[in-house]
Amino acid sequence: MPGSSASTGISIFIDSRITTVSPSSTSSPTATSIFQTVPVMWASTSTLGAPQYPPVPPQPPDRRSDLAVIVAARNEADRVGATLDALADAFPDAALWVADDASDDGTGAVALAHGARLVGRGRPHGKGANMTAAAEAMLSEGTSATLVLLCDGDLGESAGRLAPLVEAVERGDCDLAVAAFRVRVGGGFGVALGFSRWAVERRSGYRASAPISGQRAMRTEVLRSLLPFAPGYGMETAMTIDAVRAGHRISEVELDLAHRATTRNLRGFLHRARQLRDFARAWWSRR
Ligand SMILES: Nc1nc2c(ncn2[C@@H]2O[C@H](COP(=O)(O)OP(=O)(O)OP(=O)(O)O)[C@@H](O)[C@H]2O)c(=O)[nH]1
Ligand SMILES: [Mg+2]
Repeated sequence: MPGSSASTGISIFIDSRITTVSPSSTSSPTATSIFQTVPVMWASTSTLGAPQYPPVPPQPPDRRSDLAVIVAARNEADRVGATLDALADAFPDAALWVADDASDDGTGAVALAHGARLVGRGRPHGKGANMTAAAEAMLSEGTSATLVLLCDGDLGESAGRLAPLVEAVERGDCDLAVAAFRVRVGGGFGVALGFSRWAVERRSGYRASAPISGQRAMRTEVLRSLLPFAPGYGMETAMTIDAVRAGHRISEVELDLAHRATTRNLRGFLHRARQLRDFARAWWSRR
């Protein structure tokens, strides 16, 4: 497991009860610090008579035990491993949680194998409900995290580029940092996205360019104030409205991200129809 020491406990929601299991079989090999090897390398390469300068040790990665990442995944077995690896590299020591909504393609097993804790139930509950369950599991654990990053499971290795979001919150630039894709990938005719933008502005006065982005960083207390998330795909639209109404400052940060986008085919249009339905519910519920 790349550089991550995230715990490997499993939290499974069954009929509103949480069962926590810590499988010993998933323990990771002990990491070796690069600093232990540097003096040895220097001693063996130095030559007598020449001025001796110890090599500059590489900067240690910014340890992130103050960060919890919650990844949304439904049937993402082919991408969630790469997403988790990229997150573990970008945020060493961060706790990685996966909201796995009863996927039937082995997403849960892949997530566990890549060092994540899993929150799910026996049947799908939609993105908003499953992410709420994961966030509440993380908070009720008495987490040491002061920062939280929400992330879609289909970002693959581009999930490693999310650090500017966390940094924007950490610097105090904003209370909720939302990633906007620098390059739009796939999608339809922009009807669902346009509706979400309209709904957010109508309900909160805020003009969002990325109202449905799943990539969001915030402080733990801000997360608490935004729970529970709205059902299904309405969670981001409603979260943006709720955040503005609660007086939180929102910033959008353009990043080079990629994901498995749907296109202009039947599957894509059905997906966006479901999204539109959930955005409309979020808009109506915030009247
Ligand atoms: N937990 C959970 N995650 C979901 C659910 N539906 C989708 N997701 C995840 O949420 C993320 C975003 O969903 P996508 O289907 O990629 O939606 P999108 O990227 O907004 O939409 P497109 O751009 O049209 O593809 C992905 O990582 C999905 O695996 C769900 O019902 N439950
Ligand atoms: Mg996607």
